[in-house]
Amino acid sequence: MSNHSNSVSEKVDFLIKKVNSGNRILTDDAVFLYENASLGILTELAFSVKNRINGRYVYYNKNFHIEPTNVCVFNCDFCSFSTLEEEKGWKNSHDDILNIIEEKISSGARELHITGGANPSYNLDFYTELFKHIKKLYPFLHIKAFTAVEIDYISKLAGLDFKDTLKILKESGLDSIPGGGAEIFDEEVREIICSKKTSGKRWLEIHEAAHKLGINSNATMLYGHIETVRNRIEHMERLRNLQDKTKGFNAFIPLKFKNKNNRLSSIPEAPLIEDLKVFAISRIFLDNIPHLKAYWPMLGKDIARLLLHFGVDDLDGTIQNTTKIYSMAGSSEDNPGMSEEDIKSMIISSGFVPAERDSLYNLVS
Ligand code: V47
Ligand code: SF4
Repeated sequence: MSNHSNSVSEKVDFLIKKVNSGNRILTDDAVFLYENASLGILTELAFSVKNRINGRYVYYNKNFHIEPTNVCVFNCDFCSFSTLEEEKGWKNSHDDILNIIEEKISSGARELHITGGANPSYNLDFYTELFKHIKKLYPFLHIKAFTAVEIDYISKLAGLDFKDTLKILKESGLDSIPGGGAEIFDEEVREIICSKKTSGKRWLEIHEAAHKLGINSNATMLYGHIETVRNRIEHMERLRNLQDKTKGFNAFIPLKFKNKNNRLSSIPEAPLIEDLKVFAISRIFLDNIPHLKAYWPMLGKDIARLLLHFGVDDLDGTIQNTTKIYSMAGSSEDNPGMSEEDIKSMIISSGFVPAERDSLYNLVS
């Protein structure tokens, strides 16, 4: 063995010990592991971190989505869902939204996830009125709504600071915030793939403000387009630093870039081995974010199931065929929906213990 490969394997051994003894690894360490450790080593490390944090549990919830509109001013290059043209998109009214809720709620859903395009008709008044109606009719329903990008946009429309917008939304029924809009924080990459949208810095400030108001949130990372391995780890580093301060993130969700029907279609989708490595390194590096979610409507059920062995402890939920973002981008899940029985048997047949959770990861008995 050459001196070089000797020193590489010594460093990998050193980092294995560091992770196994519960110590935090640095950004450079994570890049090094990603680039030099075998998949077997990454799996073992991610699995042991998952076991330490979540034992053998794999969580799921009963939820559904509403995407009120896909007409959006931002026009991100990777987005297959939105349109700039009013007449080409859909626009749900309050009544449309309340009808969808009425139809889906009978299945026992506990969480409503709302996200959509940034659109001037969908302003703060529209949503505060809507949330008040929803909470009056369904007080038990947890409203998880708006990416930080939407919060930024709604605030600007209202001429308010995002902190005030968050307070008003909370008072009218907002319970938590999903993790979208984070994409990749690196300024150069962001400038190329979504130049118009909220900066990474502001995304983090909005989540920090939400956490300080007692609104928990998730964080995503869009991977598999033009970003480098270092961009991915530095993205996680910024999240880890914020989490040290606020402890407000519930889950980290790597989102695999899907290349159908968007302006980045010439970029091939990441191969399976990249998915496995991204999830494993996320679990190893983000030692302070309790949950790692495989969002099956985007990854497909088979990859989501495989990822349970790479640090994942959360499969999101039943969804009930209510999101279009990923089918429009080419996901194999055309009409995403899984019964509770299907999710549980996916978890059990993988050797884990299914645990129904609420939106804040309390167990539902
Ligand atoms: O920010 C858009 C992503 C996100 C594509 O918090 C794409 O529990 C892949 O954040 N290929 C919105 N991804 C959805 C989101 C989310 C989803 C599920 C659960 C949670 C949660 C959050 O969708 C956007 C963007 O990163 N996205 N286009 C695409 N072509
Ligand atoms: Fe709009 Fe979100 Fe699509 Fe960007 S990713 S164009 S902000 S809907």
